[in-house]
Amino acid sequence: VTGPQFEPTHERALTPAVGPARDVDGFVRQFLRELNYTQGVPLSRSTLNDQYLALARTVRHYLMQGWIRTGKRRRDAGDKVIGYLSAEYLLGRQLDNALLAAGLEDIAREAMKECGLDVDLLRSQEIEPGLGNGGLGRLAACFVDSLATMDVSCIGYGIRYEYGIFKQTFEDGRQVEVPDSWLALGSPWEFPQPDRAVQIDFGGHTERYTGDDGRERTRWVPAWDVQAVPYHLLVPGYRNGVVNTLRLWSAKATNAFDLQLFNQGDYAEAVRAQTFAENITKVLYPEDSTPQGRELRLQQQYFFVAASIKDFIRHTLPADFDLHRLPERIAFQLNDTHPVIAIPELMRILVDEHDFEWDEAWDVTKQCFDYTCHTLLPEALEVWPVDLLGRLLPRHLEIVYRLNEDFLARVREQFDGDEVRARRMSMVQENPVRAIRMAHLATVAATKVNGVAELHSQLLRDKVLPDFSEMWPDKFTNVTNGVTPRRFVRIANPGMSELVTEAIGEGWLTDLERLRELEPFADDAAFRERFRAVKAGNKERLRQLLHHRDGIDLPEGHLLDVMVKRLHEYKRQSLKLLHVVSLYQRLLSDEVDPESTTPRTVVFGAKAAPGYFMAKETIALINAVAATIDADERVAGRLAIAFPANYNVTLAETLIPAADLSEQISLAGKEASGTGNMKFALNGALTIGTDDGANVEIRQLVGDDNFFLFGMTEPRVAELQAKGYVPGDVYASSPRLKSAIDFLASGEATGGDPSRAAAVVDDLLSSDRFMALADFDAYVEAQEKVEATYADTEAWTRSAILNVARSGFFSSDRSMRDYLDRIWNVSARS
Ligand code: CBF
Repeated sequence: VTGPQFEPTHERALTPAVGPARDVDGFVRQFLRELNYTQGVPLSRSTLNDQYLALARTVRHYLMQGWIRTGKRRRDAGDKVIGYLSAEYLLGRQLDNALLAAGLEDIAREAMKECGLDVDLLRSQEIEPGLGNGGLGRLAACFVDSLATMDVSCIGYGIRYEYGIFKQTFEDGRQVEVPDSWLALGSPWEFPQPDRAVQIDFGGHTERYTGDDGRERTRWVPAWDVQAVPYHLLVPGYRNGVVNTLRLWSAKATNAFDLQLFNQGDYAEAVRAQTFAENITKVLYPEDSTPQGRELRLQQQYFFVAASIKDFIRHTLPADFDLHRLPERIAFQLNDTHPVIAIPELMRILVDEHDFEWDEAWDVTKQCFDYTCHTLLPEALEVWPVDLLGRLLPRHLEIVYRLNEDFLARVREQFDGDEVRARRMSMVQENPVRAIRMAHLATVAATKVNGVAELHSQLLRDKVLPDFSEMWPDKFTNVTNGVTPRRFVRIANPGMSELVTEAIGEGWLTDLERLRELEPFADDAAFRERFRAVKAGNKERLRQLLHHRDGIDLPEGHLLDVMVKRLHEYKRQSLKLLHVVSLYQRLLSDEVDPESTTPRTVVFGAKAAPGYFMAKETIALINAVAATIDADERVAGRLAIAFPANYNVTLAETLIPAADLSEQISLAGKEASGTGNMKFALNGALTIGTDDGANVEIRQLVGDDNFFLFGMTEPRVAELQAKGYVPGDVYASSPRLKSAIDFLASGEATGGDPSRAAAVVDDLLSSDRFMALADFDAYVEAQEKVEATYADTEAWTRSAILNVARSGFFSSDRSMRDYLDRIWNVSARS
């Protein structure tokens, strides 16, 4: 069934139903209706989950009119749509954001009170949809929030994983992964649309045939297929009545099961095909260190982009739309290489299904795609072995080969037959296995290619894709990342938001540069005092949360030093750990009076990829050191480490506003941007950081005096690498470093058990791929500066306020404006 057949003609069909009245009474009525008629329970017998679901559905009612109106308005106007193609959306809790966007916070609070319920308790029932791994997925969620707030037509396309990012628990300090069953208790935010399912094909072979017009053609004869069922989630703009759509795809077997086999009693075999097909969207990024895992991941990627393109052409465009004009109606943004298979898919649709000439199809395809690269790590640039791609998507492989042939012919022509260059630039890598370089394919096809921070974009041009930037200098641009201030300031930090509004008035939440107006308040002692009171309140809120959530009792009155992010060697949690060990040693030594040191609590939050050995060893080591310090009376009240398990968006919202110090200590040239760094600065934490990713821009904006810079620059790192980096030499030449490592290796920091530290210490001393040792001394010195500044409470608060005032640039609204201007050529309505 195709979309246009659904087009309503009757007058009644054109007007959305009237939503519930926007007052406490209207809210209560709707809530009770939801509870009684949808949940099927009276209030008196309802569980907290019933109440949460009814509350969420009530709020959803208020958004529906906006959603229907927005859709109609956009269809009538024939707006160009931004099709954000992302394998991840790390959404965070939906209820808080929906209440804020709809301006219903007070009404909902009152209404729940009238029902004898506590809205905060109900809000805390929500299990966040963790459909992303970290920065990239959270960025996608921020971007769709901004586009709705700016009233830009956007459909976020992605995957409805049945299990999101795993839930992290610790057993004896070691990470243990538990499935994240976020759907188990019901999911009130999504609308399943099984009647809009589309078929996605896989496998088989291709064959040539002669068309009716006598032209030679190719067709794909697939071997199996699966249904892609869309689930719509609402993306409300901030108080503007706009509601955009997130369309997440779920895999459903075309044939539920084999009834014959079932009747013969072979139950396992009867559902084998179904299980196989539905595994596609079972879990976020399955382990990809096994061949099976990799294949599933490629299936996921093709599954969601093929469904999205098909759905857009069939259901969003008018039935008679001329696909030659496709670029007028869609700009597909490729969020990293994960959706890049969309390029040959569109070519296939145009050439094989719509009879386009090859060149004509290529011309249209190129105009429809832009590509954002989010990494600098070579291993994160995906390549797909041709045997796998050929087996799963034979026609797509042929298309890529032909695109590559045409492209290399151009390279040879433009660069005087330079064969070495052609091989470097080829979409096909020959060694160690023949494979398709998805970043090359994306770069060749895309109209624009962007990095995600100034430094990253420069390194992308100069080091990752230099041949391409030489060939097409204008193709490359930068858009520095941003974060949504609605979630990460207003929801996360209500105290500070109120203070800011009192100082500079309303309006800053959608025009974040206005935070600049706070600058003069940095010199106002009374304001500083109130700012400190807000921070103290946020710390107390965190203490309560960690106490109840993790059984962790944070000491009071400490400098709160926070490092939260995925665990990866390049991010250098091990450098932070060495610093902690060094602080511990200092407190145990006779050299300093413990009372003269700054009391400090270091908070870690990090998940490691399940198959990443060294990351998991680092987690275990941090936990072992934390336990040792915790048990050591001698340092009580001066140093503590907390490592709450399962760091996620919800925890971030309480943790970040409480922080004094933000740790952004990756090796220069490795972190593409970082977005946690922006969230901390916006919430008044000072950064200690390297010249990496968006740290560079944060420092430029907040000023050197309000940022603790340390470590090698990227060119220095490159130089050292070229010269040959020997970590053992650094160890031998730095007494403080040697002492910290020896202490760790001896087991003194791990409850007397040296084996706990062995893997990490061995790795640091033998390879130290990310040069933690080389930056150690500079890091410790910068931390000494931190302590000296923190001792001057007024100076510290002043810097904290200036961090807030000067970080307005890092709103994702600004990022979106940059995409609109520099990449999509679309203008926002607001
Ligand atoms: O651009 C968003 C983020 O993406 C990553 O998380 C990624 O997955 N590639 C990068 O590591 C971050 O630097 C970046 O901020």
